[in-house]
Amino acid sequence: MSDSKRLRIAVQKKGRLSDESIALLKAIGIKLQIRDRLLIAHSTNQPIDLLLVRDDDIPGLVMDGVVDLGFIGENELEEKMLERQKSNKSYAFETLRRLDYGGCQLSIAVPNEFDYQGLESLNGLKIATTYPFLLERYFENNNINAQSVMLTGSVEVAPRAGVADAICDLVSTGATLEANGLREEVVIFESKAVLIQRDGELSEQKQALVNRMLPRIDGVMQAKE
Ligand code: PRT
Ligand code: ZN
Repeated sequence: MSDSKRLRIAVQKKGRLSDESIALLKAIGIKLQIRDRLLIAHSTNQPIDLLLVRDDDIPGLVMDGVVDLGFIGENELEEKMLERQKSNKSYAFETLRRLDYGGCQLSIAVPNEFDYQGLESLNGLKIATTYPFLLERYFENNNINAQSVMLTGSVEVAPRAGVADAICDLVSTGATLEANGLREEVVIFESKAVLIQRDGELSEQKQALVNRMLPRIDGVMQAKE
């Protein structure tokens, strides 16, 4: 474990949120040397350590208080929150900022040839997704009697493979749906990257550091507008 006096921030190691999260930290003056394959990166000019992990792990690391801050997509965060609620595990955190990257939507899509007439057309379907808790909440809130089928990857090929009738997956440009003969019908969740903080008080030094970081983050986002 690293020095607990240093602010610990979880960032996706490799993926859609990595580059922009790290660029944002650098843009607010935090010097970082990130070496491949290492789990931890120490800032050379601030008492800050980055924990470089899979995005799926970030909500839990914050909710368990293992790290102080985390950069994460709201889709992953909300899914983990629902999962923890159902299993009576703690899921407290605070959202510090909604950021201007990582934008996407979680949508239900059906094969092009499917005769979609509205939400009632979903009754009786098997819908493949990596986000079963978000999807099942949507079913409940909208009185849909469908079944979610959990797949951690290749969700978009599930209908063609005969594994499911439809899918519920993240969409940004829509190119993946199009390439797989699918049509987006219902947006169930809109997502962006967020910066979150663990529950409970930070030490005075750590809180002061966070208080200095936030207006700088706002400044960087405003400059991009
Ligand atoms: O390895 P690790 O677990 O860390 O990464 P990952 O593969 O789980 O996640 P990654 O890097 O793909 O995505 C991280 C986060 O980026 C997601 O949780 C979202 O918050 C955000 N994000 C934004 C997206 C997309 N846009 C996106 N388009 N995540 C995934 N996609 C995928 C989608 O699943 C589909 O396969 O891209 C495809 C659709 O894209 P379009 O442009 O064809 O519509
Ligand atoms: Zn992931």
